[in-house]
Amino acid sequence: MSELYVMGHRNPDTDAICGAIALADFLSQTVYPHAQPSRCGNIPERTAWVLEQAGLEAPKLITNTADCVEGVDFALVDHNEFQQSVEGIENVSIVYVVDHHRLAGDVLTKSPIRFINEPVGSSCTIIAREYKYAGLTPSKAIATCLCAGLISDTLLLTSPTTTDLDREILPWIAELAEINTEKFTEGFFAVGSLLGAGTPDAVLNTDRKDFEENGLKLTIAQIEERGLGPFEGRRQELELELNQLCIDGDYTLALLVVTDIKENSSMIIAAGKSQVIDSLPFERKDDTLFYGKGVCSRKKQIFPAAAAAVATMA
Ligand SMILES: [Mn+2]
Repeated sequence: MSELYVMGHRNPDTDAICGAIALADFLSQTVYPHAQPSRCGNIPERTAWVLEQAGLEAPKLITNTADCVEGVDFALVDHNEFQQSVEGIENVSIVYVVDHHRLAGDVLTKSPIRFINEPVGSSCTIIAREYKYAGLTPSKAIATCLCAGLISDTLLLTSPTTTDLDREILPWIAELAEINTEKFTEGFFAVGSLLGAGTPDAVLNTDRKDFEENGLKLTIAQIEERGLGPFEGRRQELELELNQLCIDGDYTLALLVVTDIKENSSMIIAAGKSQVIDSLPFERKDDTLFYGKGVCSRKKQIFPAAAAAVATMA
């Protein structure tokens, strides 16, 4: 039987790492006994904290599918765009997808596959429901992973991406994980403030996603913080690094989104074509700085606005 790796996106976040672990566990108990979790990037500090809580190992690191055996299969979690996936993904067969992002039309297959994409708060929400549908109960460790993905993506059910399904699933998995969701959320976000102590490189690259719109490239980095106290003092060095990234990556627009999880609002630094920056719909503070009140979701609020701004170049 060929190998099957369950893979989250590049610059993985907690939903991508924990979703890969949970989906591999689910698939190994159901249709793919050989399913194994994998990752194509470093484990962020907060995700490492979750794995420690759950008593789980980090998934296997695969940076290029060429390093896998011939005929390997992949399941994608928390993404469906090749530019956000592991290097070489276009050369392997994809047999399963669980995601909650826009469709970019990359995944083409020779046989029918299971492709579950729903506009819910996290990939882990969908995976938890798969256990329910199958009449299976996730272990305490896997339930902890599922909680972490759901809580981190929805900012404990407060993000505008939160749906009734998220609100219905969380109490079930929190009970199985034996966690208090408030305390868990507090513990999770208390770990490793990138705004306080991260290098500019870490701030920009820990959670950054690339997109293409009308053949133009954009990139959106995001960090989540409890309060934005250090922002003013760090803005200049972060903006310098963002400008360099924008030039090196040939982006039409590059954004750094610093989200305050206490307020569910964001400060947004922009680099790129001024015509595009001028079209951003957020409250403008100066030439390159914006404030988004109630703006905290990249997929639902920031990317659509950024894509519309980039479309003004077409
Ligand atoms: Mn997610």
